[in-house]
Amino acid sequence: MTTHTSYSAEWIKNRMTETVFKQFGKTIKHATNKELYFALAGIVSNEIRQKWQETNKRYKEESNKQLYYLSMEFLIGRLLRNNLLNCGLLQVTEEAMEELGFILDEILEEEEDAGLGNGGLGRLAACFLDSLASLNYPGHGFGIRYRYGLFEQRIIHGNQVELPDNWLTEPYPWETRREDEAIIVQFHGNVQMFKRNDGTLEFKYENTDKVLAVPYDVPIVGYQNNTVNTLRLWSAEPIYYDQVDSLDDMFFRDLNHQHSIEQISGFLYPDDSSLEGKELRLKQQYFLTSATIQSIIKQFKKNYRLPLTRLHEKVVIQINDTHPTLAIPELMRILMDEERFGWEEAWEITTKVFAYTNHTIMEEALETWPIDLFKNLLPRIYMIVHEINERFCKRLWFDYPEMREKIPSMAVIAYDKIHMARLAIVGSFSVNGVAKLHTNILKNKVMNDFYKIEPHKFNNKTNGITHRRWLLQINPKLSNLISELIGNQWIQRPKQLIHLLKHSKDEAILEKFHLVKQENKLALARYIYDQTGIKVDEKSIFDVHIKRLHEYKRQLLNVFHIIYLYHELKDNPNLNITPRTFIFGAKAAPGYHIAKEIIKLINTVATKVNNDPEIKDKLKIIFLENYNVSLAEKIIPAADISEQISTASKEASGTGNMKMMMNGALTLGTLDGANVEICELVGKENMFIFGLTAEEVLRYYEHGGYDARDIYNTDDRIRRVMDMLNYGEFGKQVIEFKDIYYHILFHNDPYFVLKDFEPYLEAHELIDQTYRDKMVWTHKSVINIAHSGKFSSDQTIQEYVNDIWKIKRLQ
Ligand code: T68
Repeated sequence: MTTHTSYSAEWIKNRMTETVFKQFGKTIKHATNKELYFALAGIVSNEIRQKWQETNKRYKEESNKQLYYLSMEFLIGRLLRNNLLNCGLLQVTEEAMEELGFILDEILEEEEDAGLGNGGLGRLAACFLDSLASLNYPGHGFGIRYRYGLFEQRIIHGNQVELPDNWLTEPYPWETRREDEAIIVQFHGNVQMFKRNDGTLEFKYENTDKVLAVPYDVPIVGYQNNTVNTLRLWSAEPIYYDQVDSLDDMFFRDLNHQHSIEQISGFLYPDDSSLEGKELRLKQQYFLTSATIQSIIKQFKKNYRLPLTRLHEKVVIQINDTHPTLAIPELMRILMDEERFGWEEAWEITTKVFAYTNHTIMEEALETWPIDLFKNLLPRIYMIVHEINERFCKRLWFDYPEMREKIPSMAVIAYDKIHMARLAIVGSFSVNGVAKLHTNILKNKVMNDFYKIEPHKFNNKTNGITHRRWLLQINPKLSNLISELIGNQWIQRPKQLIHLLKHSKDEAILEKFHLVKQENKLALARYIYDQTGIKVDEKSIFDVHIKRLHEYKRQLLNVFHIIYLYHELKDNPNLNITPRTFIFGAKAAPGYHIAKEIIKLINTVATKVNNDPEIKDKLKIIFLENYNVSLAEKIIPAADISEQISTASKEASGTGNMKMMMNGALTLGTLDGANVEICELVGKENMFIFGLTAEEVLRYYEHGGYDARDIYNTDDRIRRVMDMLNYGEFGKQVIEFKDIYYHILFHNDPYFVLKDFEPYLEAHELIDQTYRDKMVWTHKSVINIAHSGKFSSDQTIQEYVNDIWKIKRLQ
């Protein structure tokens, strides 16, 4: 087998020259970057293919237990740099391309981002796959191959405009279509019940709408270890008539019908942290789960030759939030209707296989489905969910008499709705939150009733990020400096970053860290100039707020502070402040009015401030459009301040906080999500913590919130900022921001923006002072980097393995 040691720049050059000629009929010196990208991706794919096949063979031989990670989203971003690195090809390719007169970085820019996710939840799934493969674990992803990923964002006159993300116009070089593995998924129809001779019941489905789920497999390449796992993405297609069993099914060839079938994998729903109760979304969920569970059972039968009663010995399935929860009743369906198990036995098998991760406590994101819609689309699955509910409620009634009053708020079906989180808890052997604080809120508040009856199910798994992408790939300068100081063992064992601590007081070394940050900031400044025409000062503090736009993430609090600073500078142009560059990246869900208003406000303030000659270069506000994985990769290495300012209790974990910490930014944050754990590690003195605690926020909610108007009336600084939204100085846009103004004052500021404003200002003042001493600042920065190994997803995956999955590494 080819191993990475045999690659040389010469080899790459020859293969590239050959491939470009074969594919495009050109000599290499005339090739475009796009052509070079396709040629290179093709070469790398070929190298991967062999390792992929061998990994699968070895899993079969070693008869390993497999983990399947089910998720409606996998936000994998670009793969070429990742795959070059993991195959041990990155350095030689860089050399080869340079010798051929090309710049690898430019070629890599040609790749489309696979944007098959909204934000944190989808990116987490991608980081987990990377860690699984890199640690030699048999763990694979199952998701949907959306024809259109998350929309592309343009900012036009300050407003967000959404364009379709048509990412598949050109062939996607990493996927392999596997028609031989296609699976039929059935919707609608009616269910007939018969009694078999042995007295058991048989269910037959009639007049169902059949859809073909065709898998496209994407290799997930481990870091220089020859392990290649699989991400299987399903695409919905009509069934050709030689594959259907009756002439009735021929109507599938009807064009409209074809279109409606393709819709199932047509686009990704752009809502994060809220729910769209649309039939198409439910269809997507069943499409994913039915195809996946059928495929898993098929592989189990083929590879292990064991009875299905032993399924849990070879299979564990993690469901990423409630979106793939239908996998639970789907497995029940297959076990009972196809494999002829009775209810008890099927339930016993099922509940040993599934584990559920919760990512939010927010009411509006907890999924429920109206019974009528559900029953009509999935009649047999409805019957099964109904039975799960009946049995669960009976169990509550008889085994936990003290819980009888709670049955309506615990039942899987209640008040004409199916509650997916309740179904997931009842059907899984493990339920986990994604940071300590979040898990505690689940146990003690949101899911307390379930925790009381089955405490053993609940556990915490603090999120993580892959340090291979989020440090090694995106920040080569910092990575090299780290390796120079502590050797390169940290790449395999990220916790070794802690050894940086012994250098954290050495001024000559701190100077080097400072220089790396400055170079990264300069690179970002150039990018910003290319994109926006705005010049930013690389010596200013790069204050970064990048994440989905949501009220609870409080981009508004950030803008309020900027407006306040602007006023201060207008009042006193000689005010001695450390120059700041505020950098934003954020997409709002297209139907989320206030979120879009906040985007408009950021851009309006930016235009005003950036063009005000009096402000000189003390303040700059940059909104970078179309925030996605590739843009994050450019911004993060250059961040000085990482804004993590959610209303405490609302951000389940956050992962951007970890990425920026790993790249030496200091966190400006509330004690929310994983910020709490960052703080435990680095100490309050190495970050900027402010604002209400989760406990305080939750107590306010219990008492109906607080009085926002009281703050408005008593704090002049706040009133000045707020009034500006109502009838202030932003010219023509004045009217539009009334919505935000009224929203805060008349909906009583549910996210505590006014309440946290003053402590937020104070934290910013401290930042301003601290940044003045380069050594002090860089010392804090190095302490953050040193502790960030704890947040490698390798660590998180190891905890899932030990406590939940019990899978073994390939030997
Ligand atoms: C995020 N959730 C959490 N949801 O907000 C974040 N939701 O705190 C956490 O770090 C991250 O998950 C990983 O655990 C999401 O990203 C969604 O994207 C989403 C999508 C559809 C429906 C609901």
